[in-house]
Amino acid sequence: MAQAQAPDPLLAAVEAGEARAVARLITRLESGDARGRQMLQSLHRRLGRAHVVGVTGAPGTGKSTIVDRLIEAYRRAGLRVAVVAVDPTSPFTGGAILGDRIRMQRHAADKGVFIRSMGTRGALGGLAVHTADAVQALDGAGFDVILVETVGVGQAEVDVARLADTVIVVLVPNLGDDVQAVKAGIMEIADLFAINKCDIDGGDKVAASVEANLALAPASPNGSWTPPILRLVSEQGTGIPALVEGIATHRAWSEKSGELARRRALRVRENVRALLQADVTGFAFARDGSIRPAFAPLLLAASKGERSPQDLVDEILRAYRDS
Ligand SMILES: Nc1nc2c(ncn2[C@@H]2O[C@H](COP(=O)(O)OP(=O)(O)OP(=O)(O)O)[C@@H](O)[C@H]2O)c(=O)[nH]1
Ligand SMILES: [Mg+2]
Repeated sequence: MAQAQAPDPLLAAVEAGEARAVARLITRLESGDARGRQMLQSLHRRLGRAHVVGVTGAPGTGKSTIVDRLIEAYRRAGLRVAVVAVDPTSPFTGGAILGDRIRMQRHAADKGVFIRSMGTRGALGGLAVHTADAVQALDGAGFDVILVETVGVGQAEVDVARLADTVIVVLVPNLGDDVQAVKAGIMEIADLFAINKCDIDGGDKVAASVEANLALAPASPNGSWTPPILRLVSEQGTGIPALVEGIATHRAWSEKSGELARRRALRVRENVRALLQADVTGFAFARDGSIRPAFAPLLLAASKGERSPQDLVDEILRAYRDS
């Protein structure tokens, strides 16, 4: 059992939803500071209240513009909104703002809005782990809606989308539907399709091809949800009320059908897996990837072929159990 410790003043500030405190907690989590992990543990009874909404799509499809409009709509409804904008191609930022990729900075002065961008190239641990941590911190801080923007082009981004209770896939005319969605495997994760930039010709064509793809797709395990296809001109705010309504309808359905509980259970499972991995790996390896000095002689023996890698793992696990 851990010794009783003095309460961390930062924890109270996070619970009160103070933006600077939440930002510090996320930084601690990103940097692998053990106090961040402890704090999430203290927050865990508060988790699960926020509605986590993923907004994913190819680069430049207008995700940030949509997020900006959603912030506006939710704020008008009196909700507190947090945004995590994930850019897997940017270097690890430790919380710095990724310049003009973030369109929603006009809300930065609003205390009911929290915006964090995460560039994760070069960060230790998976993209999804860092994002999941940030989402938990924001949930613990009492935000009602957490919007997660990701550039949906690969598996890592699909994993991030799985963190969401509701996933919006953003498509635009004239980008090639196969490039946008089908190849990237994001058709399957969409709860709603937002066809943005419908001020440009070609929206109907995209909608038709999404519909054709949906008709081909095998029935979802839950069966009863058909992703709506919504048309937007996010720059002008057109279609945003319908999107907000679609998100709420999906939320209500997923609560009733058990889909929300199913996704959250999956998330907890993946979280446990990631923590376990980080815990055991962190016992054996330093953050720079080098093995801990205690195991260096064994590694040397294994690299000479005198011991097997499995021997080494067994030794490490023995030491871990005794630690
Ligand atoms: N024509 C048109 N352009 C739009 C619309 N919405 C956004 N844009 C423009 O599309 C460009 C990209 O918008 P962003 O919101 O930054 O797109 P994003 O998907 O967040 O981009 P990344 O984060 O870089 O992948 C900007 O120049 C926007 O002004 C729209 O409804 N119609
Ligand atoms: Mg963006």
